[in-house]
Amino acid sequence: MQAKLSAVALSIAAAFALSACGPKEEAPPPVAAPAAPAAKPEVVVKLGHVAPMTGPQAHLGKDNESGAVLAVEELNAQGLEIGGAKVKFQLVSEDDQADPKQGTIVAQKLVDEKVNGVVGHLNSGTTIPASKLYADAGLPQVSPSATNPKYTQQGFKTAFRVMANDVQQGKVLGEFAAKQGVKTVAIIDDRTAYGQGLADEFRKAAEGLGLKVVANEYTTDKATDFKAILTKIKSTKADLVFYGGMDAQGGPMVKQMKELGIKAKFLGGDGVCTPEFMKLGGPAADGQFCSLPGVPLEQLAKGPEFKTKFNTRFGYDIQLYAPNAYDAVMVIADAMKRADSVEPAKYLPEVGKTNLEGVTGKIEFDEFGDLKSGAISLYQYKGGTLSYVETLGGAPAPEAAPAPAEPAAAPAAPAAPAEAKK
Ligand code: ABU
Repeated sequence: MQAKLSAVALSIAAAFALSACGPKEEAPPPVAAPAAPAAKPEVVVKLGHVAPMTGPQAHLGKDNESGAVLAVEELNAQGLEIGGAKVKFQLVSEDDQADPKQGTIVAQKLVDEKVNGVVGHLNSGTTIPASKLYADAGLPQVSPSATNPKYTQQGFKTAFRVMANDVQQGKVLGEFAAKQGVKTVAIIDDRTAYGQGLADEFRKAAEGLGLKVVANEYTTDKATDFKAILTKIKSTKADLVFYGGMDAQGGPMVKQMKELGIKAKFLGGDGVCTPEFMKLGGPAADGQFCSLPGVPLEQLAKGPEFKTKFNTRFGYDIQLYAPNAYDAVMVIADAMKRADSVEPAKYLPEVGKTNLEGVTGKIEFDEFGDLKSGAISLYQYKGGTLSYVETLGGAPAPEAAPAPAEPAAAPAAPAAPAEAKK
């Protein structure tokens, strides 16, 4: 009986002990680990860049390309997201050799490669025929340096430039010559769209101010010997030789003027306003004048910083239009951001609405794709540097003269009906 009682007590105690532990807890269901956020898709945005990378203007092509490279590197470092995707900009660089025919060949290549936009070309003679192909493909094109007015006057809503054009530049150069007391002028051009166009605008402005044009001579953008035409000019005793063309010809030209004992001053546009002109011209370059669209980088909010960044990144100095090429890339990227799309058809309308504080100053386009306010600055070559003289102009581009015929075998760009870009 005693054993039975003990057994009962034990089982009661055991049951009590068990009940003290409470009801049996279910193992908690496994907590799902927070899902890793889906990786953002990455899209590669191809930007075409076209300039002469070989030939007499290769140094200028490289300069433009470096400006564009700097912009692309900065944009990629920002880790931009457009249209819900991470974008990586990639520069697709092409060499048009400053040749109109080659310009259309590489333009077609970029269209076929389905680039998202084009920075280029450098030369008016290649930019104008190529612009028809980009327009047909609906591809936004921003030239950093083509200044012939025809580029933006064909009615292509895809064509933009980020510097003043040669209607503005030729007018200012004519006014500057008059201010210098020049009475007679000999004009030489290289028969390219740029050289001929600028010379025509200068002639119009100079004659309008009462200057007498005593000689009109022609060369090419491949020539290096100008003695024959300079000898003819010497006999006119002109006060000034105006040259419409690039530094590869302008430098040797001014040197040969000195060798022939020509006393006339030399004046040219942006194509000769380079360190290369001074290198090729030697001491003969000293004291001569040239113009550049825009105001000096030193006077601009972002100019000095850009100059330092450029030198640090590439180890050489800006030649001419690197800041404009940088800005051209930024104009395209800015329009893509505002449109939240990298598709040409979607962001093109935003290019026309650009309001950007660029390295080269304020960038806003008129209905043709020209800069709204294109100033022109004058410089004098002094002791191996370009010394700033003054800035003139800055008014909207007036009506342009008819564009000169392009001498090389470029496909004609039929004029499309004028169409506002906005
Ligand atoms: N603007 C001078 C060089 C480029 C061009 O217009 O041909």
